[in-house]
Amino acid sequence: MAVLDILEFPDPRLRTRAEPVAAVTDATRALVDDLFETMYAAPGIGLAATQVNVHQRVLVIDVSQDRSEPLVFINPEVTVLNPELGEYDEGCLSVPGFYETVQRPRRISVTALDRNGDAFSRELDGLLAVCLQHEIDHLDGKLFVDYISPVKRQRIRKKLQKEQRRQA
Ligand code: GNR
Ligand code: NI
Repeated sequence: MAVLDILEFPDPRLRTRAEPVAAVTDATRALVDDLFETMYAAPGIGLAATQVNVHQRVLVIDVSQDRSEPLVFINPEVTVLNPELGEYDEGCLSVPGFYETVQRPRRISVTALDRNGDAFSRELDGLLAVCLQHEIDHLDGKLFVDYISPVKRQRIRKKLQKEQRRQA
């Protein structure tokens, strides 16, 4: 297991569209374990493989208070159950320190593979629905800052680039 480095906006590698996992293998499970270790260390409530520069459709989530409900989604597919949108102040480990309000469908259903490669479906709402949609966006090369005004996005880009130069 390993804590991996998380790519930060505006790194162009975050714009990569991840490829479906052809077969869930021990290597996939090793990636899942590293994603959990990296997410819990950060700490965050979700992490997509894209954020650690692995471009496979794998993501992990744990929105529980006591960090005891790890969820794995491989090749996730979402269906919107109800077009009603909800608002949430979203943050992202790849956009550290910034929070902006994003609107997304409130109720979704997801079909995915688990860590054994078995298919499952479940209906989601609340923070779990927000987080899953945020993580699937990462797999599609999308970030929450894509939903805000270009002026705000540019301000965040400049501040993060300055911080990244300071750290380099
Ligand atoms: O830790 C995270 N918190 C969060 C808060 C509101 C909406 C989405 C998130 S996901 C984020 C971790 C992350 O960047 N996952 O990609
Ligand atoms: Ni994120």
